[in-house]
Order: sequence, then C-alpha cells, then structure tokens
Amino acid sequence: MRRILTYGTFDLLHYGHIRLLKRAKQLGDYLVVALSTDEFNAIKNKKAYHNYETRKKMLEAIRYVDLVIPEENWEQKVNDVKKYFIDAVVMGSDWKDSEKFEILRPYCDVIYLERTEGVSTTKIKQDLGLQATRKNVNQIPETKFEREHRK
Ligand code: C2G
Repeated sequence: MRRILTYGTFDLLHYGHIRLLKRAKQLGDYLVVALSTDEFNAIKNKKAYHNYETRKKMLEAIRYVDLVIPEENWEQKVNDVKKYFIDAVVMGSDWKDSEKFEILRPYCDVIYLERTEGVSTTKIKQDLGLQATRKNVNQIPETKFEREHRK
C-alpha cells in the first residue's frame, strides 16, 4: 500500500484544494492530510475563516482523504513520514524546491503538482469583500445633492 502525505490549511475549501487532494490520492492508495492547526496558522501568519475542527470535518468528508492529522509546527514532517510510513509527500507547485520539503527526500519521494490557477482562499475573500462593498454602496441612499446633480 503506497501512502501519501500532504500539508495545508485548506480554509474555505475550493476546487484547487480538491484537485490537489484528488491527484495526490491518485499517486497512491492511502492519503494522510496534515492540517494546520489554528495555532500553527498564526505562526504561518494565516487567519483561517473556519477553525481547525470545522476544516478537519470538511476534509474528512472528501472521498480522497483517508486520515487527517494536526500540523502543529514546521519541524514535524520527518516524524510524520516515519510515524505514518509515508512513501511520498505531495504538495502544490507553490512549494516547489522549498527546503521545508526537500529535507524529506532521504525518507520518501517528494512530488510537486501544478497549482490550480485562478482560485485561492485569498481571492475568494477579496472577491466576496468586493461584492459586499459594491452591494453596500448601492444600498446607501442618495443625498439631496446627488439627486439634484444626477447625470
Ligand atoms: N493549492 C493548489 N491550488 C490552489 C490553491 C492551493 O494546488 N489554487 C494547494 C497548495 O499548493 C497546497 C494545498 O493546496 O499544496 C493546500 O493549500 P493551502 O491550504 O494554502 O496550504 P498552505 O498554506 O500552503 O500550507 O507545511 C506546509 C503548509 O502547511 C502548507
């Protein structure tokens, strides 16, 4: 049984995450996802919309995911590979050649998969924020001046 491991925050789960998990699972038989805890996200300077428990439940509902474990620090990866008998660590290409993953090569394969363009948690937040702003602007009643000077 070929065992795969990947890491991430997986907040506001989107199609880029799903595609990564699907392709990672296709590289083996068993997929472990090390999910960043809320405390570790603070270290990564990320503030997830959903807390760890919610993000964990969402990942566990995905057919490609076999086990979700906590990612609590940068240093745990070698231990994770040993503890879960991992054959390959798989990450999106934004991590390509990162020392954080290259150090795992003596213990397992390290594979980077093309990142899905056009979608990201940050973009979702920005787009939703923009829509909300536009919506709010439309709801602000016109002033008397604007009414009298409407083009
Ligand atoms: N991803 C992707 N395509 C996107 C967005 C994300 O393939 N459009 C991939 C990322 O490359 C990563 C995984 O989905 O492999 C999870 O993405 P994030 O939740 O943003 O993970 P990140 O914050 O990069 O955390 O120790 C490693 C870190 O925990 C990785």
